[in-house]
Amino acid sequence: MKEIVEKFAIEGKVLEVKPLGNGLINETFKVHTDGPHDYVLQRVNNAIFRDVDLLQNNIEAVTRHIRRKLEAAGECDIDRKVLSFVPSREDGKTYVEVDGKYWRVMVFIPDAYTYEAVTPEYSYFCGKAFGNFEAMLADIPDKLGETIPDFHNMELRARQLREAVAADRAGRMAEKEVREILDFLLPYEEEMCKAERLHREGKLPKRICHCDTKVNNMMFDSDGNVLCVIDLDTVMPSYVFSDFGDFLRTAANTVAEDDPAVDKVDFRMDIFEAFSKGYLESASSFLTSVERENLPFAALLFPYMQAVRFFADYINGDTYYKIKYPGHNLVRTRNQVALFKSALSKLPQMKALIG
Ligand code: GN1
Ligand code: MG
Repeated sequence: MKEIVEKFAIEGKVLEVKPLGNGLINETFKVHTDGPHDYVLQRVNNAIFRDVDLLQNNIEAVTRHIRRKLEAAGECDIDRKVLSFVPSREDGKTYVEVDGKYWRVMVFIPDAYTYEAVTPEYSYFCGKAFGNFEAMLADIPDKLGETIPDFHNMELRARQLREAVAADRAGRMAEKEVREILDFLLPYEEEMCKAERLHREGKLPKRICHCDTKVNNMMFDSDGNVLCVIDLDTVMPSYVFSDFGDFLRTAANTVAEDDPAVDKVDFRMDIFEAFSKGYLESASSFLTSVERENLPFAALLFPYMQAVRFFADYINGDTYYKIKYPGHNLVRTRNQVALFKSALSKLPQMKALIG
C-alpha cells in the first residue's frame, strides 16, 4: 500500500498505513507521514462505482466549486472545510489503477471527529450544513453524472427486491420471517414511490445532493463546530429527500442501524425538529413548496428504502453490503423496518412541525 500511496504527489515519506473508519462500501486507510500532512488512502469499490473516472470528475468538480465559494465568502481554515484530493504523479488524475483496483488519496483533516450519534444541538448544525451544501452546489457549472445510476430511485429498489425474491439465489425465501417482512413491506411500495411519480409529472426537480448523509459523514472540530461533509462518492443529481431522509434515518434512530434490539428502535422527534429547523434555515431559499411539504415523507422513505435494500441483499446472499456475521443484513432489515414503523406513527407530528 505504501507503493500505491507514493504514486500520488504527497509530501514527505510514508511511515505507516492503517485501517480507518467503518464504511460499508470502500476500504479506507490512514497514511501517517513525516511530512506536513497525513493522508487518507481509499480503495474505491468499483464493483459498485463502475465508472471511477466519472466519479472522480464529479468529486473534483464539487470540491473545486465549494472551495471557490468558501474563498469568496472569506472563510478561514478552508483546508479543513473541504476535502482535497491529491493528483497522481503519473497523469495528474486524482486516482490510480493498479491491477484492476482503483485508489485515491486525500489530505487527512486534523483534529476532526465523526460521530455515530448526535444530540439535537449537533443535528441542528448538521441540518444547516447539509442545506448549505446543497445551496452551494445549486450553481455548479459542471454537469455531474450519476455515480450509481438511479441510486435513490425507489421504483428501482422495489423492482430489485422483487427480482431478488423471484430468483431466491440463497434459498432464503424458505424462511418464515423473510416472507413476513416481505408481506409487511409490499403494501407500502406504491406510496413510497411517490417521488418518482412527482418527478415524471414535472413537479419535483433533481438537484445536486450528497445522497449519503449518514450522521457519520459529517466532520466536526473539537469544539463541536461543523467542518465539512465527507464521503462524496454519491454526490449526484437526486431529490432533496435523499439528504433530508438519510440523515434522519441514521441520526433520529435511538440505536445504530444494525442494532438487533428492535424494541429499542424509536424515531426521535427532538432530532427531527432540530435537524429540520437547521435545514430549512439554509435550504428555504431554493426549496419549492412540493419539496418542503414532502420532507416528512422523506423521513419515512429512507428507512423504508434502506430496509428494502438490506432485505434484497440478504435474499441475494449478501453480495453488496459488507457483513460482520451471517444474518447481519436481516438484522439491519428488522431494525430499519422498526424505524419505518416508528416514523410512520409520528407522521402527523412531523407534518405539524414542517407546516
Ligand atoms: C452505504 O459506504 P457507506 O457505509 O457510507 C451505502 C448507503 C447506505 C449505507 C447504509 C454507495 O454507505 O447508501 O445508506 O451504506 N452506500 C452505497 O449504512 O450504497
Ligand atoms: Mg461513510
